[in-house]
Amino acid sequence: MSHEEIAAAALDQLAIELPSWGFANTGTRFGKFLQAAAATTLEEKFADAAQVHQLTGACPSLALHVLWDLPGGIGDVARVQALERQHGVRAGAINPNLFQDQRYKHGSVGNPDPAVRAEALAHLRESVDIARELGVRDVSLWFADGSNYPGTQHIRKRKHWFAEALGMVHERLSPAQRLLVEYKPFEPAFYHTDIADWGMALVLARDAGAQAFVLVDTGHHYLGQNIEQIVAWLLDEERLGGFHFNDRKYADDDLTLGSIDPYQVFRIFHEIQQAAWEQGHPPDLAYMVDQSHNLKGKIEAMIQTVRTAQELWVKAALVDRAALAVHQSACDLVQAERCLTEAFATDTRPLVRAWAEAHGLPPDPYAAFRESGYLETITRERGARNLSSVTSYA
Ligand code: LRH
Ligand code: MN
Ligand code: MN
Repeated sequence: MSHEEIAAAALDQLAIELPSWGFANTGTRFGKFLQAAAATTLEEKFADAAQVHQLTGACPSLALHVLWDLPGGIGDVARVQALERQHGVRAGAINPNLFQDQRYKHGSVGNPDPAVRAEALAHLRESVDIARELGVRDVSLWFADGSNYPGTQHIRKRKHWFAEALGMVHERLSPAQRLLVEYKPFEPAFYHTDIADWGMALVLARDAGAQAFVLVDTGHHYLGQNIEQIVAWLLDEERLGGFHFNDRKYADDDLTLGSIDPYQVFRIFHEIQQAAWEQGHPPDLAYMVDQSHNLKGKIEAMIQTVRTAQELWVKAALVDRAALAVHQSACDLVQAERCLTEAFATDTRPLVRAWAEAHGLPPDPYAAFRESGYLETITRERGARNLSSVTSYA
């Protein structure tokens, strides 16, 4: 196959889900830099996501956070369905929120108070129902649960409470649904986090049932951790459910995918495509973005993320896997490594542009976005409301 054919086949397979929260104003622990064009309502988040989808052709769905997007819970389902129809973007993974309410100060399903655990479980079950009503497959779980000081919480008891809750949420799933269990080593808890790494997430997913999988957020690892090995192991265990894409320099920085270490993203993609090549079919994974930009323009940053993912995905598809297998068996180290570095060094931008043109998409989505005037329009429409509390902005 030619590079063009390899690229086209690879890109046809890659759908990337956008996060509703990535279009809203967010900040740091120290404050917010508000953007005039940020989305506030769910309507605006759908509209912005639709822009990214129209320009990249790769983002047919929008992940939703229940508390932020469906404050009325299951009662908001009809409103979401109307927006799906209006904007041509599907609702994506449903994210329960068990980290903002005051009652979760000492945890949600890991809270020592059984009443709080019951409330958390009720929210999780409602999230499964919301997803089912929307025809959404994945319920994506992230827990802020943990503690800040040694001795203050009973780690094993909390593990059991987690296992019990996830098992009960799993029982609520319909056969087509999945639970994704996300891990994170620290923040907001700084001594122990109940689901701190992929091993803990895997144990809980396995205990919960056959429809529970691990979600790898690329920012949720210690520096230097070999994420692609985690991916390879989870693939082999058939428990990898999907990704939250972002990049980081230090911790959970939520930077644009590939902005700091594109080779790492490439290596992750390589492991996925290697498994696909060996199995004869691609693993069924959810590729989701989890980024909140407060300095870059939000829509532009999403376009950049998607384009970067496409370029790196094609690089991974260019790895000569037959040659790699031969070199690995012979322990021909340099030639084996070069299978990766040669593919990584290939300029895939023209291949992605050609694929876009063949699909009637703009070859340069950055330019197309700037020319569209969309940003000026929403800045005008949303600016007064978004910036009512500040006097100057960039
Ligand atoms: C936690 C996290 C999780 C949340 C999102 C807003 O750091 O990665 O996925 O749902 O950020
Ligand atoms: Mn995440
Ligand atoms: Mn995160």
